Amino acid sequence: MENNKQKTFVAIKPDATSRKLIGQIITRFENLGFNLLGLKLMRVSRELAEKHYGEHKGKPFFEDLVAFITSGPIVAMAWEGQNAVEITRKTLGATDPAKANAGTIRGDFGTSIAENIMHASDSPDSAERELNLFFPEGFIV
Ligand code: 3AN
Repeated sequence: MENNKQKTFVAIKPDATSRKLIGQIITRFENLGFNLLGLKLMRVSRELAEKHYGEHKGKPFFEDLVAFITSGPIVAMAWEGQNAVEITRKTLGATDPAKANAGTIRGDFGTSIAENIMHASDSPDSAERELNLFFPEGFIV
């Protein structure tokens, strides 16, 4: 039997928490059959945002990105499942909601590339880095 169990880091961004989309988004992940390992409602500090988005430092949208992710509560989550990294990215859809297919989370709920509902790790290595950043205490406290 195939075994490619992966962990991935997912965040519901401030636009989606303020629009009360948390429940609908979590339902999609539960429907995939993934296991929820960790979940917390939190505010992102500027320091954490700069670490998380380090690869975008210097890009024209970096300041707006940091300002947005620190602007309100996010829901940080750790999910585990077969091929979880790739399947999660597919479930979110393209970064730009205007290009995301209908049926994806960004395609269904998003309108703006800057405020695009969710973040998800783009590789198993990113997932490990981001899970350590957002869950330094581990998953079960
Ligand atoms: P993804 O979130 O799909 O991995 P990245 O890593 O390319 O996309 O970009 C990280 C975040 O930066 C995106 N979620 C989006 O909010 C923001 N972003 C990316 N490209 C742009 C852009 N051209 N203009 C404004 N914001 C952007």
